[in-house]
Amino acid sequence: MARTKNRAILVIEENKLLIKLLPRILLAATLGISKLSHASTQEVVTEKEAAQLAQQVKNETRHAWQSYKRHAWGHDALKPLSKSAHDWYARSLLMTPVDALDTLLLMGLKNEADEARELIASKLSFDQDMEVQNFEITIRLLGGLLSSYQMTQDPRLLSLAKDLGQRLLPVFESPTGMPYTHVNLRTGKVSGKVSNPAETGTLLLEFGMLSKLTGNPVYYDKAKRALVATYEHRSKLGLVGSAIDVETGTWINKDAHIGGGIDSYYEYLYKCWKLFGDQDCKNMWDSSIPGVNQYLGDEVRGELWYGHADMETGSRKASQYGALDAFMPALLALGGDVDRAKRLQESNLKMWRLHGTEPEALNYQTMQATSPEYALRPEIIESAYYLYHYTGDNKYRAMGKEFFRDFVKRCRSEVGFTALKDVRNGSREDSMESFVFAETFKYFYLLFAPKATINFDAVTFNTEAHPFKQVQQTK
Ligand code: DMJ
Repeated sequence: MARTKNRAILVIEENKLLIKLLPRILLAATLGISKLSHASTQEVVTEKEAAQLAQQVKNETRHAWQSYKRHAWGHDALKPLSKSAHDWYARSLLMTPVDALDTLLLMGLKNEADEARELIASKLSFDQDMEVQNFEITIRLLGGLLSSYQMTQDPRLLSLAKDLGQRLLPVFESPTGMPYTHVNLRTGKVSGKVSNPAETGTLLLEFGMLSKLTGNPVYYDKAKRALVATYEHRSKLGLVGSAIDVETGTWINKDAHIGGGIDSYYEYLYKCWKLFGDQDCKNMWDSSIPGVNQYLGDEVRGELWYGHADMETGSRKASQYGALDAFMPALLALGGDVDRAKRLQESNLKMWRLHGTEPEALNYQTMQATSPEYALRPEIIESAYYLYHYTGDNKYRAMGKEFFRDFVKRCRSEVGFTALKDVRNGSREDSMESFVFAETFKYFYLLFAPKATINFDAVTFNTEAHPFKQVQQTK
């Protein structure tokens, strides 16, 4: 009896699936295509399965967190193969707990979130005689403290953020207003005059939020000046290069692309408009993105990729794309160009499928991995999440499911998750960056969790996936 009933349910489900896929089947038949071109479109993730996947993501996050707790508690990061800890500097700044806290909160992992919060509140001190990298500290720590403060209203988190923001401020004291790369947290001594657009232009969301939450405009003003100064050094094509001297404003490297070192500069042009309604940011975005699409966008075999070009002439310098560039569909979709975003995400998928995990860098002409490692990066999942949000198309959940299955199969270890040294043979690296908690698990979870888990349109994710809510009034 139960068997007959199950069979009947199965037939109904099959029919439903057929009805859903009918338009695509007809289209494929019309075009004379015997096989649908993207396997992702063949699979449907039901709501029930999505809920199961969300639960699995939560379980894996807990596995990673327990591993951090057991082997690296109080340190910046876990080294999963040697089962030991890694600190970025002489003293830990609790990178992993700060990066992880809002993800643990979103997932409803209450005990884990409570222990992370208490560790941060009781142990984190920025009064350290250490030279730190302004960009990483801003996106991971300032970002993590502010979003967690907004979620918990725990004043200790805001006071840590304020202390940190104050200690980072000296970086902006360059002749151009673009920040030096490093600062000593205790003495305020700065160093590192050769920077890049990601480091000079990815600060306004965090410093701006700090201003909104404290009522002190100084943070917003300094970070905005840095972003505007970066923009003002763009070429007539709207492109920026890979290295700039923050004292003179001279470009040291004119290689333009959307990958690491530049990526989040473009991201923040749009997002500071979205979060703060700053019209200057919108204008800067509007006059930059056409050049990016025209000179960096590249059509190969009918596929859309983004490569490298000379920032002044726009001439092609390299056909290189990679795991970091994979954030671009998310940004394009956010900026309103969903069609372009969809096309680029198909290329992302192709890059992932080449070896069952994406490489750090790929030559998209030859389809050879040129940097074969995988650092457990989130960008490709972030793009699937944004596209699922904007299109409602189930194929992005199916894509996410594929990414998640491969991610677990290839990177899960007895202790935490391990980066891959080489995606072609699956050899492993003794590293699990804090952004695995801040971003990778978060975007997987949000892709499968009920929409109500977060109000997507009411938040702006910083580049480390820390969600910021608009603040109506300054305190
Ligand atoms: C993160 O630290 C941030 O997303 C940054 O913008 C660049 N990429 C890493 C994760 O890949």
